[in-house]
Amino acid sequence: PREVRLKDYVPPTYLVDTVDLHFDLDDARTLVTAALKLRRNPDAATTDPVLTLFGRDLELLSLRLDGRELGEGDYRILGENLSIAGVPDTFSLQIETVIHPRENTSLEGLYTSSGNFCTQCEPEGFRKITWFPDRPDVLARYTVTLVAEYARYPVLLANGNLVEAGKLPDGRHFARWDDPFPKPSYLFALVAGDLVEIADRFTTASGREVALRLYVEARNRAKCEHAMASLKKAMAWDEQVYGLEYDLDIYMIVAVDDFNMGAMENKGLNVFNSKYVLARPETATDADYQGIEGVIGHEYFHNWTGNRVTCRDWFQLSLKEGLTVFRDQQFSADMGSAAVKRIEDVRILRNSQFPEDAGPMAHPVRPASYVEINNFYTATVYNKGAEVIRMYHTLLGPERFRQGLRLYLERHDGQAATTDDFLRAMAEAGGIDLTQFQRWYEQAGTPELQVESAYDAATRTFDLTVRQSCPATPGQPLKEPFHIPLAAGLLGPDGRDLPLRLEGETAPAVAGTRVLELRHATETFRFVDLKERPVPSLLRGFSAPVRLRGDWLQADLALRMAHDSDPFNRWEAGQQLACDLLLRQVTAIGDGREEAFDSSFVAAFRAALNDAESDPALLALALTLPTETYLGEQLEVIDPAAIHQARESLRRHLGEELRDDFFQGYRRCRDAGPYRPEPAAIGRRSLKNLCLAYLMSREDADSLSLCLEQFEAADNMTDVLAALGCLANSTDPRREKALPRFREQWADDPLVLDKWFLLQATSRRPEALDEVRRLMADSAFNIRNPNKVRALIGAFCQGNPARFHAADGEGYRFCADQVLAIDPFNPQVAARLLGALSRWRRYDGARQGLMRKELERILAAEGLSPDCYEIAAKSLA
Ligand code: BAL
Ligand code: ZN
Repeated sequence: PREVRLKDYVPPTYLVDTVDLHFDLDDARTLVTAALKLRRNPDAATTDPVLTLFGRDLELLSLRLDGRELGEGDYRILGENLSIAGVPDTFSLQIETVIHPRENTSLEGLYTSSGNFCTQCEPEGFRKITWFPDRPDVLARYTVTLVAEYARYPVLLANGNLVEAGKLPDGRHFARWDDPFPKPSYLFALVAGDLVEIADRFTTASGREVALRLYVEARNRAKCEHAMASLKKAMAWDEQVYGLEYDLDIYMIVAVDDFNMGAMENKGLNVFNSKYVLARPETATDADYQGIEGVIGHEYFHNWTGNRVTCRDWFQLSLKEGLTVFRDQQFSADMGSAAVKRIEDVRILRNSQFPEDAGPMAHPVRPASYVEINNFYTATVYNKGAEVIRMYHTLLGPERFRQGLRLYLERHDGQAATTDDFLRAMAEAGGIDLTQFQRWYEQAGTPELQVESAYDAATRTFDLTVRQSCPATPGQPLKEPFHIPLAAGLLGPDGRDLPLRLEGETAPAVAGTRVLELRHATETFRFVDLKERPVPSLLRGFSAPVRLRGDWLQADLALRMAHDSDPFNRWEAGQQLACDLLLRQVTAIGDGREEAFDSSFVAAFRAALNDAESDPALLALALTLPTETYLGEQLEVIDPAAIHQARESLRRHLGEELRDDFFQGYRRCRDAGPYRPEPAAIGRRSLKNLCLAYLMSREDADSLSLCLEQFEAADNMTDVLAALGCLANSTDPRREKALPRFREQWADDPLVLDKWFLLQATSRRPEALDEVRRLMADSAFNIRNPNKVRALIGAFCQGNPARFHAADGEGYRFCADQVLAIDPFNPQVAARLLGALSRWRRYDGARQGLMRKELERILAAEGLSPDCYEIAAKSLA
């Protein structure tokens, strides 16, 4: 497979002004007729009159240029490229192709899900529909006519506004859609099927009426309320915060069960994984409710950041994804608790992006090359990309950031832009020099800040010296310093923020947080007028995606855990204490012993838990121990077994020592009324279920009966699943009754069954892999459905480190077997799964050998997809 490089970018030689598509829909054989109007690009890099189109798995019936049918000698097909030489400056092209949606198992292009037609064209799926200059910098106006059998496909949808519909002979009907906004082919969508419509409306700030439509299978009709409410909130939020209104007359969301991603922002016609649409209290958890709100928001916000202004090429993917993730994070923060949201987002970053950045697939936020672009829908492009946007926001402040965003959108509306364009708009609006900031897009790896501090009582000054460095990543041995916003505060002995003044400043000191800007490898900041040694609170709100190291005193961490005015850093201090304790235990276990846990840690946990004033949601986060993945990241050589043992042992210890406190906490957070997926109630449930999980770490009779009672009596999936999760980890015989009962109760709800698969795949029980193998034979499991693969196979390989990394290598073999089984029909899903093996160098020699063997087996497989080839080859390089 060939590598595509950013530096080879050349503008398209021909542009497409309009596309008129006609689909004669048949699930076995769909006839696609595309009529294109093209013209030479005035900015083309070459004067050669050669048009290049891309296509994959297409049966070409005919090709006409300005009405003349082209013969085989008039064009050349080489792999995915079709080129026609000697084309005029402006011309029309008519292309007839046949495609086979029912056989399309990769879920890219036009395919069927539950018998309905849908599409997924980002990034390069449109070429599986027709020959086309399928690249994001070719923007065209589309009209689409769909023809299908009425009885099977009563609903016919495409992007834009409906202009005509009607009956045809032979039980067929048609609909014609027109999208007035020029768009790249990756935003094209169509849906045809037997779906019910949920209708609502939204009046924009300027008074325009927008029709809102959700389309779902009839069985899901009653599960749409939350998605619709979330959409309306998102529309109002983008108006309020950024002054951005929706631009078409209709906004449609379709839920499908078979989808590679979470959702897709096709212009005016989003296609969603049903997981991010459907919810009822009995079937969806609090996390599902929040996930739906966030993803609905995300796809809606793309309408401006992605669709109105799109990406010039796929190296710029973070231009739309990093920005839109940042916007959805802000939205969710505003809808609930900003502190909780921030902590959750940082946890995601540290548990998935930091490892990626430290492994063989590390790449900059704007990658410089790729083999398969589908492999670059990564935590780096999305989540680190969002952190990069957040840093602009921190450096500019909310108001100038808003102005910068508006400038970027005004300047590039209707265009395909680059991250450079975005940076330029932000620098102009902010009136700041962001030249060095550019490195965040170019350099991979997680920067490290090493902090030293010194207090001088004689001069009453406090020096903070910060050294930054960034580890080598593939192809980038050396790094230049980053421009890093470091939000900082200083705490007095009572834990309150001290007034801050840097040496040389004349403005009066103000207590609180201020943003220090790092630009050099080493910098010292001298704070003055300090009567005694302050406790520094750095990287408040996690102001940059970096690792922070310092010689913090345990007492300082305890003070910050109790008092830091920054809720993120309060949480962070507790996590550091837990992390230090656990890492000491991991070392001890490695030496063949176990240490007694420090009683002051237990005391700090008890004090936090019993603080009735605390926000329960924040408390639940504070009392959650760092994940095994995060702990592994802190070690030179990851020892999954010792990490698991240490963490479990601390959990049990806390469960034992704080038994009464957890019972009390549980009772305190119990809600009497009906289930409501609102922030306060969600917070109470999360604390209650955390208490339950600690209690169940002991599995005494009282805890078990509490757990079983909750499982039996709860009126909502959050509580039922929390209890069932504890049981799934348990050895109590009642587990064997509860799991099948749940399975039977929800036999007709695939999303609920995904949860059931996931609980067992991530179970702490030693026999988890055997269970996963057994569950693959369950009639509800379907290896062709990405949600099922993720819930069972993916969850085991990526969410159960202790069992996946079993010393006998069975987990690795299982993973490789599944990758090889899935790759022939869905390379994207296979490549994701393969990621579980890519960081083999981080483990001990024996595990390294076992993982490498599986990677080599995959790489040697005949007919391996470029997707899996790229991951396996780069992992082994
Ligand atoms: N554009 C792919 C799905 C998403 O990030 O919204
Ligand atoms: Zn997105």
